[in-house]
Amino acid sequence: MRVPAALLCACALPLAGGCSDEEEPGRSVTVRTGATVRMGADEYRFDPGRIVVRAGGREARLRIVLANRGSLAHNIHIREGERDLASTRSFPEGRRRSVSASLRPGSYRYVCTVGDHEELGMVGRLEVK
Ligand SMILES: [Cu+2]
Repeated sequence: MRVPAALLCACALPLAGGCSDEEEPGRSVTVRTGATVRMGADEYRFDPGRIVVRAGGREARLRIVLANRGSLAHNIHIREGERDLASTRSFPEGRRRSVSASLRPGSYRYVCTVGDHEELGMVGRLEVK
């Protein structure tokens, strides 16, 4: 399994600039099907905030390991429209949980469903190509 640590670190320092702008907040990573994406959650965002899975037009397998680096409980729900495809329960600071999904080519979102966290910015985009 390929763990794209180098990719994930490429834009890890927002203060360094160059990787983010107002219209596309947060980092974007591109991975292949079967990859594990290491993601962080804090108040109130996911990092990375966008994932592109290159699957050659076929169904993709993706695993996300979410580390709660904040001070509140968070979770992650992968959604197609309003439908939950995969999720974790809410879990506390300092912990991590993983979620796996099989996804057809298309556009998805991931959100945190705790309180109003989604409205506050805990939403990301996931594209399978
Ligand atoms: Cu949250």
